[in-house]
Amino acid sequence: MTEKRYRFDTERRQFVTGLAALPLLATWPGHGRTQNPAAPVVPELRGIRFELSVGASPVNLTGKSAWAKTVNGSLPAPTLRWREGDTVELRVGNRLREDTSLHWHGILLPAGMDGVPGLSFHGIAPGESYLYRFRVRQAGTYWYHAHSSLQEAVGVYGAIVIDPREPDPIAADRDHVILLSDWSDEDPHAIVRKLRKQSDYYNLHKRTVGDFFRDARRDGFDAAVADRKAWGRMRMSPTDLADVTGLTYTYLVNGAPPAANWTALFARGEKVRLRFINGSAMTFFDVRIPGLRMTVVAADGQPVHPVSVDEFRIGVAETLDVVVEPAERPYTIFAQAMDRGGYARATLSPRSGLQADVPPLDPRPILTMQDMGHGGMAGHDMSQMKGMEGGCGADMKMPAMQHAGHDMSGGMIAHPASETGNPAVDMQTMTPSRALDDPGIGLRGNGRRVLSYADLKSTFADPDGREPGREIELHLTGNMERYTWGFDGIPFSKADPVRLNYGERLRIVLVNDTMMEHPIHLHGMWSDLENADGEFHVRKHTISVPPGHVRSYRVTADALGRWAYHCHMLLHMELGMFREVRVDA
Ligand SMILES: [Cu+2]
Repeated sequence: MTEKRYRFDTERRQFVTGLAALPLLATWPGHGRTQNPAAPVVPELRGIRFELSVGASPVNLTGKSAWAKTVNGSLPAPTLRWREGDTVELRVGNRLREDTSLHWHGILLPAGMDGVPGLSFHGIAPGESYLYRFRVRQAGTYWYHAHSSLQEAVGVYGAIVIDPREPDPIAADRDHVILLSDWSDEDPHAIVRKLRKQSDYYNLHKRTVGDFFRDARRDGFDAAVADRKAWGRMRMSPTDLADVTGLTYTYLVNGAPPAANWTALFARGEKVRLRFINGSAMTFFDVRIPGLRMTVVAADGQPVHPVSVDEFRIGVAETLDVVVEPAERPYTIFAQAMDRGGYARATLSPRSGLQADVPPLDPRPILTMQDMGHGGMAGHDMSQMKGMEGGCGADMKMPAMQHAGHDMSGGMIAHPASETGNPAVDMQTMTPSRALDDPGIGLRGNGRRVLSYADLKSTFADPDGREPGREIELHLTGNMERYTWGFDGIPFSKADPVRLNYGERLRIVLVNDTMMEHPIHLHGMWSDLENADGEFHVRKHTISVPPGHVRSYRVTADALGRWAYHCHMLLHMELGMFREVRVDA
């Protein structure tokens, strides 16, 4: 690496100033100590008493002015710094003209403090406030967000950093929050309306006739035709990796768009801890820092055995702490959206004003039938789809029994009766994978060491120790065309609560019967992910289930009350992939 790769970024500064794109400039109390004059500083509040006010503020994140919903006038919301063992009090006032709420994601607390309107409290009406008060029983990196309407999509999210009581086992000289998010100038309700009319409205990558001839040259004409037929039968597009994309989204780091180049500073020789939080409404990110290995030390706030990687995928609502040891030069923190339609970007630098090269976006990945659990045998590629006709073909609404004659070495999965003949279910996974070691669609074989769930191993044994006493299997379902989502083909509005017995240890098995990845979050309790052999693997609060996968995890029902359980893709939750979990005495 030579010095000439780095330059003072005067063009960028002019660009940003020219746009007047300093988001919420007037309201940034920390602006005077901004490390990079182009990017805002997110306020940090620490202590045990917090006054938070949810309101509306003008922003300019794209070159056009728009309205955001903000906390204390800040997007993202202020970083809250707590200490393990303290009892915190947070008074949250509502200055909006609609109800609001704040939910403390991944935090163990009494149900009445969880902040989900309709379940744990009544919400906060305009002009009113609510006092949250609970003891902090954990340490690490978390976040908080609105649980009302679609406010989370328009700015109501922020970081939580909890310092441990005991000296931190994770040694670092410096600490930065890297809060990733997605922003649209469009009203999220308008986005929902568009998706309900045309579910691929934001699909940047519909395949063209030219793509067909390229594939035909590469794979042969028959294979290319079979491929198109297979996808056509399912009325789906293999490029639908994200339902809302860079066509409308600008991707942010700590509230700053790529042009503003939010910068994290370090001094020579320091070990730097980066606390990645995916506070997006709808975007999975693939993150890397070219030229720098990252040692992953915690996932969803909980310590894991250190693992050194070049890249990781972070699902919506997940957090991941990494430690890096940069040389004395700038690095780009590059977070591309999973569908490659755009990226968030920041710089890790010894001085402000420097930047490193920003890599090009990776080629867009194409889903295969195998990705969706229609295969499972090695080498079962798209060209063999013809052999599957009458099985996984037709309109994908076949009950599992019709596959009984197939030799599926991956193991057939049964489907709940509620999926059969259900227009809310447009496909079923037949031979899903239990493996945790797949880095994921678009990340396989890219020459980089990519983190997978198999690499995330808790530093502690199963904290409960009991074998699960019973098992609940739920299928993640949807109909892409109708843009409707659910569990077992049933939307929240028509579903009974999932009932847990206080104190029991149980296993939840999630089968993904859709072509999208779903990050599933259970409130109030931990989700202890198991490996393919059913052994405790890693403690998390959000378990992401890729298409064509089964994931199982253990839950100790040690928190009484009514809890939310949902996909953290905001629009999937809003359109039905949500359940109440009730823990009864
Ligand atoms: Cu989802």
